[in-house]
Amino acid sequence: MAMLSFEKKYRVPGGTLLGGDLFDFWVGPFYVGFFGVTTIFFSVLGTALIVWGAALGPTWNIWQIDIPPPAIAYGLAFAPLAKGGLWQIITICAIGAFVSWALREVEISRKLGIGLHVPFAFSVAIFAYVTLEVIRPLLMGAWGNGFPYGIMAHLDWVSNTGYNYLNFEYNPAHMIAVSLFFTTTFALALHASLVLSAINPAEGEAVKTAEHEDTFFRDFIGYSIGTLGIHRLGLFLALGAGFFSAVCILISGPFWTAGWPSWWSWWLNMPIWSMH
Ligand code: UQ2
Repeated sequence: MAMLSFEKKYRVPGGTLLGGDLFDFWVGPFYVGFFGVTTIFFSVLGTALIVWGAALGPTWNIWQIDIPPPAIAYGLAFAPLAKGGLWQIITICAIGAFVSWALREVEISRKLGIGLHVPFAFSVAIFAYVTLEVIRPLLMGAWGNGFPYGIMAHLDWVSNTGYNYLNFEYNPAHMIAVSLFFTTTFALALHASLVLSAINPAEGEAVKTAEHEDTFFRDFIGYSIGTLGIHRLGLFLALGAGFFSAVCILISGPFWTAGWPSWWSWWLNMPIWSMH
């Protein structure tokens, strides 16, 4: 079915989670829905507050603008707007916009009768953000443990937070996350190059199909994971990377306060090393 007639056929009413048919319409190519409205609301308000926060600061240099969370002394209380309060409201707007975006994905998926894999995948990214800005600061007792909104400022936060645990690369969950990130790029490179090698041949040559792709990997390593399998693997690796990223920062502070290198003392202290 040609794309234009497909869209006409499957842009159907219904499948909404909230608002019934009140916002069940399209603006140009975009589905709106209740959560389209809330996405716009939180995005516009949050962005305006970021510009306000920048205006309070000493610079309009895009790299140096910094909207920090409240000082640790404020604990889990609300802070004055110019002293971290803006950061707090911006964080609420960000979560409102992200969750609205995910729920709009759910509504569109329900309309089309497809799975909820896309909103589920996005939810893992939202979980990683919420871990950094809400769950970990809550567990540590102060919003000041969140990262600041600024390009260089948030990089400095990452660096400082890492050095607080001496060498973050020794964090076992960080090791798992990094391994999953690398394996994700490896799998995408394998998949993208394999697909292009088959379906984007030189001019005048025949397009090949999945049989050629399978046969390449069976000849090469005796195994092909298959055309559906590679996408399952890719989603598993990518979501695993995001999930273990959240875990690795969540355990740093709330559950482990020393340097990460010394976490490995359980290994160094194993009785097997003192046997002779
Ligand atoms: C594959 C297949 C694809 C692919 C790729 C493979 C026809 C088009 C890339 C090969 C992938 C394998 C063997 C898994 C590698 C494992 C890790 C952990 C990277 O067989 O089916 O479909 O794109």
